[in-house]
Amino acid sequence: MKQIVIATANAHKLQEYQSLLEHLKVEIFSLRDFDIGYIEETGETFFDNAKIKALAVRKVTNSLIIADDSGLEVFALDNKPGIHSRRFSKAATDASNNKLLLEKMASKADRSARFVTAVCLIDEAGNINRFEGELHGYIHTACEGTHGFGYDPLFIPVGYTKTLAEMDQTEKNKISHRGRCLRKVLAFLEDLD
Ligand code: ITT
Repeated sequence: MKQIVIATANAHKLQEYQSLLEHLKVEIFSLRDFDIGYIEETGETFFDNAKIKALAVRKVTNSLIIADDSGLEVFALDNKPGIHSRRFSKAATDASNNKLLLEKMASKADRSARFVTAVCLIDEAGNINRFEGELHGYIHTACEGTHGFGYDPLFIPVGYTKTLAEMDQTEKNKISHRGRCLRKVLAFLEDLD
């Protein structure tokens, strides 16, 4: 059975990957299965950071590796928090990040934003492949919903009247930046076999 290492320690994200890759006959591992230590994400773009994570994993395994980096770009905030989405606020929790985002958006008329996911896939032979997905939407005026993670309670996708946190995982996967990016990755993986 093909082995795939998802270069994340984020449990929610791993769960999203597991559901997206469910129909492929693959064995999924994550950073929790390896002793790699802290990987410093020093890149300037989402893809740079995904590649840094993937190459760190490549040092310890020749299995197929999928690393992603995602984040939220808010246009009225000069595309912040961007690659710093996880550590936007000092406490760096989902709740404190969302609180800070609401504060920064209080005076902004333009509430448009997008989620971005970039994936770096390194195959067993060491070839590096790049994939991207995005989801456009708006920053809501208060947190709504309990599903998902991160900024989901504040993000209303274009064409919707509810936040990502008010959608279950299946509904979110259909439209999300990660779902879109992963479907491109899936098509690539299916072509490999
Ligand atoms: P790993 O680096 O271990 O994969 P992470 O939490 O840092 O986990 P990302 O770098 O991909 O994950 O994402 C950075 C932050 O962007 C994440 O902590 C969230 O705050 C936000 N984010 C990313 N994808 C999101 C999503 O689907 N919904 C809500 N927020 C998201």
